[in-house]
Amino acid sequence: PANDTDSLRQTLIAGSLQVQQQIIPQLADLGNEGLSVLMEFLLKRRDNPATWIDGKAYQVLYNSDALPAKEFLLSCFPEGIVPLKSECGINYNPLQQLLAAQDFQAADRVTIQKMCELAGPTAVQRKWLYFTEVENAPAVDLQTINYLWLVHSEGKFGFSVQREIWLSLGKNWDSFWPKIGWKNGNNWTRYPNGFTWDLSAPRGHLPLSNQLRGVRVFASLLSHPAWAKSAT
Ligand code: UYC
Repeated sequence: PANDTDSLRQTLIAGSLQVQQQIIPQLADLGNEGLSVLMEFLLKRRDNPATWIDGKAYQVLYNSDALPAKEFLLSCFPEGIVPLKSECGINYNPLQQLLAAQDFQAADRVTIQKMCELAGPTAVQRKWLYFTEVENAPAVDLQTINYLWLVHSEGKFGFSVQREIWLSLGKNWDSFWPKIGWKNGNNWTRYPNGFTWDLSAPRGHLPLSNQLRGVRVFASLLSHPAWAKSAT
């Protein structure tokens, strides 16, 4: 019904974040008419940095079977809504696709893989990182990975979210682990099935960073100059 679509359209354009968040799934339920409102919304906002609201709208189109949505994304946002900047030629499109599909578990694996690629071929073979490799990782690439997580998680997941929580707890790891759902009492959360692979997880729950070899790598990541300015 055109009337519904039109009033939702107005509300989407003018509403608060919270209202927009509620409107987007309603538009998704309205078929092609609703989808075209979401397309218009994304186009109008494309000159500004993407926020997680853009992420929501994009994800509806990305996960839709409708042909107009597919054609729109192919011509206007072939690589998603986050610029996939890399200083060392790494392709972040696989990560963007998994996050757009809200497959957080696979996205987490790819994130670990990409972090190793950043460090170079020996780290790719080793499948884990030394803290010195994290210290030397280019800020641009870390920001791209982080921005992808933020935009596709309602701002809930990402290294900068973890850093913000960690700093707010005075860098106290014992308070930090339970806060992000990685430890419950004396028990580490079990990989992979103990973790929560959707948006019902606590803030900062993802992406994971294996603590088997100690906290040093994660500390370097959360202290990286990439986050010094408000890169959130
Ligand atoms: N795992 O427990 N983890 C693995 C986490 C720990 C362990 C991978 C996170 C505690 C073993 C990821 C937590 C621990 C393996 C994570 C966690 C432990 C493994 C896959 C909560 C035992 C497989 C990627 C802090 C008490 C063998 C990877 C191995 C894998 C993540 C055990 C992403 C956040 C201290 C035995 N765990 N990990 O790195 O050698 O292999 O990795 O952190």
